[in-house]
Amino acid sequence: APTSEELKNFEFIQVLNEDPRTKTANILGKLKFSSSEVSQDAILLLEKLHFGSQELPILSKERILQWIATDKNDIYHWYNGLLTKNEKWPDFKVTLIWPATEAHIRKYSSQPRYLIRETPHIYETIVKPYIESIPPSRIQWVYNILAKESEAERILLEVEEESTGFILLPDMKWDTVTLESLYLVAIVHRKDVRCIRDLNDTHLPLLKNLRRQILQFVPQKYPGVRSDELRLFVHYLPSYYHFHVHVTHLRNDTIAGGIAIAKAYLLDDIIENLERFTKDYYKRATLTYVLGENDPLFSQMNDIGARVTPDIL
Ligand code: M7G
Repeated sequence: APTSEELKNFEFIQVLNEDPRTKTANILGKLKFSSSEVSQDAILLLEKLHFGSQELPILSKERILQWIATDKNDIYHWYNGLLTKNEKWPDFKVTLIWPATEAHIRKYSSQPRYLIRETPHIYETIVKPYIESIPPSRIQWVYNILAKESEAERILLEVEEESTGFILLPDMKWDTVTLESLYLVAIVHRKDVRCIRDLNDTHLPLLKNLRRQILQFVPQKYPGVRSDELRLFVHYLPSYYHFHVHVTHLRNDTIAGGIAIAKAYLLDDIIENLERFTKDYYKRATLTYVLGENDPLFSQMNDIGARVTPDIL
């Protein structure tokens, strides 16, 4: 990974997106590492971190370096504050994407969003060919995890089984400390399920195994977290077409957590739909989701009139 010194060479180009509610910002720039010849596009995903529970009791004694009084009214007094430097309690978390592709820049840029109704026909004729055209390199990070070539020391649980096995590890969005924002991802070993549309009743053992193992394991690993505080869900459309399940704490319910409806499909509902209703549920369902204007699928969806209007349905 690039060193602190190398990161200082990050040359700002523009802000792609920022959100005061989640205290996050996505910044585009150029970065050149010692090993690289030319500077390439780089994205910094920045997030200001939460005050840790150990830090709160000692806030005024140890953590706050300076109080800056800004105003007062009656019994109300306002300050801004500066924190001490302390490696135990970092101020912010960053994901660096380098070199960043056009697809990354589009994904992390603020953009108008639209609701889409994807019928099975639209899936077969537009979405499936698109998924098949995505270069496998896009999910190299997934294969690195499965082959234990990356993030091996972060693996929390592995079930080594061909058809129902998976690896559970912290999602890159999690600071790995704050339990209320717990965010894990379970990546299945098998490579033949790209997304929810590929699921049928033959995948029930896989889905149920994921559910049971995760709900058993996580409360043991993180005492204080209950199984009924965990949200297990799948994204549609996902960004990465290799089947994986998102595991988040109930209190991690910000928009940045990706739990919004028309994006997140509960694992329990998926299991029930396949088991109780019909084994080809996800072949036959029309799925509603949010699509950003920058998404490679957007213009085709727009052209065929897949955007939600009062009269489709
Ligand atoms: P998704 O639904 O395909 O895409 O989920 P999304 O990013 O639109 O939600 C992929 C999940 O994997 C997301 O929650 C990402 O934060 C997470 N993720 C992505 N990458 C590239 C990595 C990675 O390299 N390591 C880990 N641990 N998680 C990642």
